[in-house]
Order: sequence, then C-alpha cells, then structure tokens
Amino acid sequence: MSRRRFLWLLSAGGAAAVLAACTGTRIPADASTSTALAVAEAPWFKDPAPFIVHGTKGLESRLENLDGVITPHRYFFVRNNSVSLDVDLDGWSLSIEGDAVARPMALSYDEVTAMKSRTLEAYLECAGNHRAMFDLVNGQAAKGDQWKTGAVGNADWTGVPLADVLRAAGIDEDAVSVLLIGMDVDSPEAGFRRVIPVEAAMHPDTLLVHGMNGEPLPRDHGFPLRALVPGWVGSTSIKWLSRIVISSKQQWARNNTTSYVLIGDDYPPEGEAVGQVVTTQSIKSALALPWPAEIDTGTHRIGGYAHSPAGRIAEVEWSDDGGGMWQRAELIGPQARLGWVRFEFDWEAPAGMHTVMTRATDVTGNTQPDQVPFNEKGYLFNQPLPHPIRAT
Ligand SMILES: Nc1nc2c(c(=O)[nH]1)N[C@H]1C(S)=C(S)[C@@H](COP(=O)(O)O)O[C@H]1N2
Ligand SMILES: [Mo]
Repeated sequence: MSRRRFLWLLSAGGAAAVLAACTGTRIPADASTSTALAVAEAPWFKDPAPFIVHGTKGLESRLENLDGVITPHRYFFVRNNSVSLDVDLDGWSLSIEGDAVARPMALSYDEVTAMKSRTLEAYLECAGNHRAMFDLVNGQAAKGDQWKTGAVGNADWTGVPLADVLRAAGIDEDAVSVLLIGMDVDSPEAGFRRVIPVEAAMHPDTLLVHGMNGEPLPRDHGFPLRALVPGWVGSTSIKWLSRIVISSKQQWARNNTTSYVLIGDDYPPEGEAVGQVVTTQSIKSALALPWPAEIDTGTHRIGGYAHSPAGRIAEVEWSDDGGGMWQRAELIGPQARLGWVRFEFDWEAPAGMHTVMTRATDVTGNTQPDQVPFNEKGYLFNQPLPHPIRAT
C-alpha cells in the first residue's frame, strides 16, 4: 500500500478516533466525539458517549469497547429511520391480520409475554455496516450513513416464536408472505416495515422479542416488542412492532423494492424491486480497534469479531502484508449457533504505518471475497478490511 493511500485511509477516520485509539485500553467515554456534542446532536437516544454519531438516526458501536461476546445494551448500535418511540403499553397491541389467517386477532403486552418464550444469542447487523469501506477501501462512495464496522452487535434475545402467534391466528397453508409493521410515523414509509417469506416467519428462531440481555427490551431497541429474524439484514427486525399482515400473495413495500435492494450493473431487478432484494447478511470480520488505530510499538493482543448468517465461524486468518501471507487467529469459543465469535492474535507492531486484514470462513465454506461489486446504497460490503494502524 502506498503512503498516500494509507494517509487517505487514516484521514478518513477523523481526528477524534486517532486521538482516542490505543490497543488494549478502553476508550474513555468522553474521548469519542465530545459527550456534550454527541448529546446535543442526538438527545433522543440513550447516552451517546460510547458511539460514533451518524446524523440524527444512527449510533455506531465502537467495537474496541467490547471484550466478551455479548454487547451490553449501553454499547449496542442504534439505527432508526425516524426517532426512537416512547410506546405507552395501555394503548399498544399487536394485531395479526391478512387474507391468509383464519382468526385475525389483537394481543396485549401481557398476552404476548404470557406465551412461551425462548432465549437465543444472535448477532444483529445493519445491511449498511461497513458501507464506508466502499469509499475508504475501493474508492467509490455509496449513498447513506457512512458506517464503518460498528453497525452490528450480539445479544441474548428473549421472545415468543413468531410461528406460535401465527398458528394461534390460524395461518393458512397457502400463506406466502408476512409483513411486519412498526409504529414509526415519520419514517420514509409511515410504519417502517419489511416483508419476509412465510418460511422465514415460521422458522423457530424468528422471534417476537420482549427482552434483551435479561432485561425488558430497551426503548431504543423497540420496546415493547420487536421482531428478530436472525441472519437477515437488520432492517427486517422491526422495532416498535404493532401489526403483522399475512398474505397468500407476495407483498411489496419500500424496504423490498427501492430500499434494501442491491442496485448496480451486477444486480438484475427482481419482482417489483429495482434491483436484487437483500435478504440475509454476508460473512464478515472486523478488528475491535478504532479506524484508524494508533498504538505503541511492540507486541499487542489484537481482538475482533466475525459472523456469518450461514453458520458458525470455522476460521479467521490475519495478514499484515496486504494479503500475501495469512496466519490463523485464535477463536475464543464456544460460539453460539447464531452469534458472532471473538477472535484474537498476537501482533508485533514495528514503528510505522501498517494495515492488518482479517478474513473469516464459516463451517459451510463461505469466505470473505477479495472484491465486492459496487451497489448504489452500499449494502453487504464484506471484503477483508485493510485496517489502518500507526505504531509509534
Ligand atoms: N420500526 C422500526 N424498526 C426498525 C428500524 C426503524 O427505523 N424502525 N430500523 C431497522 C434497521 S435499519 C436496523 S439495522 C435495526 C437496528 O436495530 P437496533 O437499533 O436495535 O440496533 O432495526 C431495524 N428495525
Ligand atoms: Mo439497518
């Protein structure tokens, strides 16, 4: 990599990240963007201090704040298309309706939470995670918030299988699609919504979540109830959920026609969509370091996270020579079936500017590709990332 290219990667990270970075040291809460600034910019969110703030609608996690596998609520990214809602339980119900249910119904919060729940550990990732890398790594900027590596988190989710609720409503055998609708009034499409195929809706891992990491679901993550569709793009996991429409036909909405669609020369349109509809996430890995990072020379224990929608991670490799030679990182296990895995390796940092890349492979043989074709909205970037690190 040329010095110029490196400096470009470095500058794109912003001064705050450079100042804050130091391997193995937790970033002080006030060293991110200044706390006061962050609160002023995003007063409707939880304490934004640990986050990179994206306008008014995104709080990006700093992976360097994490060391275990569960992302505490305080560090979990937030992605809103309008604002976080304050939902009053008295006025709330979950309505199940549509031409493919025999018994349309409305459930109260007590009725939903009285049903049998299960808890599963799963990662949740925004389709636009790593979007900034279309620009920083490949030099072609995609539209949308320039998330780096922190639009992802891993939590214990407690909820009622959606299938149980659909069966209670008497779902027909000819049901084809299930539309999940949130309560947002100001999002681009009022009632932020997403269609999933009936197979995904009936999958036992698809939950109506009311608990996160052992506590009631926090407001920013969709209180009182959100969907969780493990492995699918984050936008499928509708927060502040209040309506479910089951149909014997395919349903189309903004989020499977013009948004969450791969638009570009490599992606032919399907159905009513303007490109290829994004469904599941792609296999990725990232270092738990600020982008760019500043560290002392010497040996460091470097950590990171890897995840795939298709199965557990079998191997993570790392390279500090631009992908010429790869070495194996240690997986800190065991990895939950639907969760992410932490990996670690020792890296000797000589003085100077470096890039360290990681590449994950899952148990089904998927691995990160050398090149991801451009798509206008910048979804699913999963090339190995040349993480810029300056050692002094
Ligand atoms: N109702 C509603 N649900 C929503 C959204 C939203 O704006 N409104 N954002 C979606 C997107 S784009 C993502 S990536 C995830 C983020 O979940 P989190 O904020 O709990 O991390 O929620 C999804 N669910
Ligand atoms: Mo998202």
